[in-house]
Amino acid sequence: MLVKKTADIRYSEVTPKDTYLNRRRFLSAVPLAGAAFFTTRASAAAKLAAIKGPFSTDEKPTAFADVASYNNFYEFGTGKDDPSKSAGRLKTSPWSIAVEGAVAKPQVFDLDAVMKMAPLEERIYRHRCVEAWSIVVPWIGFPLNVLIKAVEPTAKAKFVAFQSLYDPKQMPAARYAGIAFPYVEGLRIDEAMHPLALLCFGMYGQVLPNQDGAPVRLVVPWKYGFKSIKSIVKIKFVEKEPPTTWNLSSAREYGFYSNVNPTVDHPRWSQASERRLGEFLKRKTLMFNGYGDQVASLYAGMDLRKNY
Ligand SMILES: Nc1nc2c(c(=O)[nH]1)N[C@H]1C(S)=C(S)[C@@H](COP(=O)(O)O)O[C@H]1N2
Ligand SMILES: [Mo]
Repeated sequence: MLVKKTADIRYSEVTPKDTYLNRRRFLSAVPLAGAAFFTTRASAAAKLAAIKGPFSTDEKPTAFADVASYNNFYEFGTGKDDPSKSAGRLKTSPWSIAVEGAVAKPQVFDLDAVMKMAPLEERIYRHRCVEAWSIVVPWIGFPLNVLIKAVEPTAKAKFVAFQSLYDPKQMPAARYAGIAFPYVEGLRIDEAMHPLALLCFGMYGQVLPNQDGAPVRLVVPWKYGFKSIKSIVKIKFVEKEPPTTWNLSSAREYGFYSNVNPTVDHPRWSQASERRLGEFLKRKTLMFNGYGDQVASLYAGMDLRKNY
């Protein structure tokens, strides 16, 4: 499939219909063995060109197949293999993000316009799920602060609230998930402005598979995975700490901050170690998921046992 330059790529060009048509065109020209290979969703996805961004770990990325088949995306079911089986039906184009609240320039952005705000970067980040599994992923995106600066937050913008798409028609399994939708998340404004916080459109050189949060998600690598909200449709700047889905569901287990912290156990299990997908032995979990040098100063003076 064609490799496009960053400036040329538009999410509307990579609709399921387009990839389907391209695949059909390709299939008619190749023998059957090749056809079987090209029917996997991975190889059907459009490529995204990206420059190398800062902060990458030199650890080996987890296999794409694991990252794209072992997921949490409760809108599509609670089983780890549910999203990869059923998120394919999600319509990711056209897509827009409403940015509103305490900003000088509220706006509804078309995703294509957002993707052109800055060069796409590839950043290999560790990602630690609260359920004690972890992955290393070459994400593609740019700092969330690019979008934030574009709308000019006012002095009242102390927090940023994020909301996922909730469309029961496309997400029939959601009503059995046991949590409220739409999925919501939040960051303090200084966390959201931190250069590590990524607005993410792709991974492994291609657009995000639907099950990983297409067409746009957050990646907040020093926090437990649930802070990295998927399929974002709204971003609102607010004065007070906004509600977050897992805190609403169980405040005792999930706090607002949710920084990766091996010394604060989840009430039902230890957070001291983690299992990297594809590996057998567990490894020690690092404070702030190993990003302490970059982010510890954000929490100077805070009791991280209370603010879990
Ligand atoms: N909208 C939405 N975003 C979500 C979730 C979800 O259920 N719905 N799950 C979260 C959790 S718990 C994790 S660990 C990560 C998983 O991202 P991945 O499946 O790409 O690894 O997505 C997060 N974002
Ligand atoms: Mo998670």
